[in-house]
Amino acid sequence: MQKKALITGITGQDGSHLAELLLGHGYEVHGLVRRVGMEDPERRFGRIAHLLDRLHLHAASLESYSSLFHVISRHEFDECYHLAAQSFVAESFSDGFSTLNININGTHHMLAALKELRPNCRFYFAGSSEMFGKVREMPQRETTPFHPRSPYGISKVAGFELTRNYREAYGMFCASGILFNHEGPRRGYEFVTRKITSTAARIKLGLATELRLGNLEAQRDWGHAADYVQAMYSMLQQTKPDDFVVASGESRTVREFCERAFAEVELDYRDYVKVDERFYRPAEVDLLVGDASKARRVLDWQPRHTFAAMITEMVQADLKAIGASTQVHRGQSS
Ligand code: NDP
Ligand code: GDR
Repeated sequence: MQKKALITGITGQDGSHLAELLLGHGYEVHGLVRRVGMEDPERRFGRIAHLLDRLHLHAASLESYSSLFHVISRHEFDECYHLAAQSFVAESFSDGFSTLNININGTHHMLAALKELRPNCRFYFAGSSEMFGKVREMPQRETTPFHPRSPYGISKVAGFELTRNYREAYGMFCASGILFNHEGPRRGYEFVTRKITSTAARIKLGLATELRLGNLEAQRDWGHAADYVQAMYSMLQQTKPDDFVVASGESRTVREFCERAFAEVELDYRDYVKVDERFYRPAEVDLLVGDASKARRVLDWQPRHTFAAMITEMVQADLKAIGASTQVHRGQSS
């Protein structure tokens, strides 16, 4: 029997990688998208453009229980990966209300609709290292207490607790990944890694002259999104539901990321990077580094990408994409 999976947030970085992975495993893959996405699919479905003819997309709103209920009632899903969220930490300080609404109520609506209609469907919640926030121990593992430092982090703690509660109260197969930062050429441009690689490429091609950033000393544990969706999938193939930290175990500063990305285009980041107070956060998460030994042991999870290779991949992809679009513009104007 072909398995059916539902992915919320399928248009995002992780959703696109996970859709590829599940299609590769022979799943019938369904995705929940915003209505507005249907109006301009070429632009809004960019990350899944190459998969569109193999996906089943449904317009629904995370804010609306009835729209989710409607989609879930029409298909016998075996697995549900709930990835949709307002995922940008900085934005959660500007508009905490909508971040809490989407990330908490959206998760609750999904869990409640599954409990009602598909109690045997396995559920994955996209938890985050931001839940550790002001970290209580080094490195962070599944048992490390949470101390979130942003409305985003708070919303993810609530989603994590809701997921655990549905598991304990109703015996549903509900698992959470506590994923540390993961990146790649499909990362959104606002996140610091892509902001750095895309701007370094623009500077190299003569299209920008500087890169304005906030806190260069923040330390993150950066991995590759293609490796991290493997862990999500494995979590739902276990005999019992559980929560897992997924991380590389290595911590680097934003400064080091800049140094390496600019070196990739043979430039010195110190000549271009300017610190700009506007990109500082009201409360920062200074240092994250995860201990993924449980995921390695139980899920047999192994990341394949190194930090250095990921930066090379991102910078080269940005050079190629920006170079190609410049060619198109030049062609149009000549
Ligand atoms: P992205 O920001 O790339 O994707 C977010 C997805 O959520 C998009 O498909 C977006 O749809 C959808 N979405 C956002 N707001 C809404 C809304 N109001 N209603 C419906 N859909 C919405 O995130 P990632 O792929 O990087 O992350 C996936 C999940 O994992 C998120 O929950 C994130 O918080 C979490 N996470 C990510 C980590 C990372 O380092 N990437 C680490 C730990 C957790 P649209 O295309 O229409 O905007
Ligand atoms: P993060 O990712 O907040 O860790 O959340 P982001 O790339 O936005 O920030 C990482 C660190 O870089 C510092 N920083 C800047 N960040 C941005 N975006 N822009 C800047 O100009 C800048 N300058 C310095 C930040 O202060 C921070 O310390 C990501 C998201 O994917 C979440 O959804 C996910 O849960 C966590 O990773 C794990």
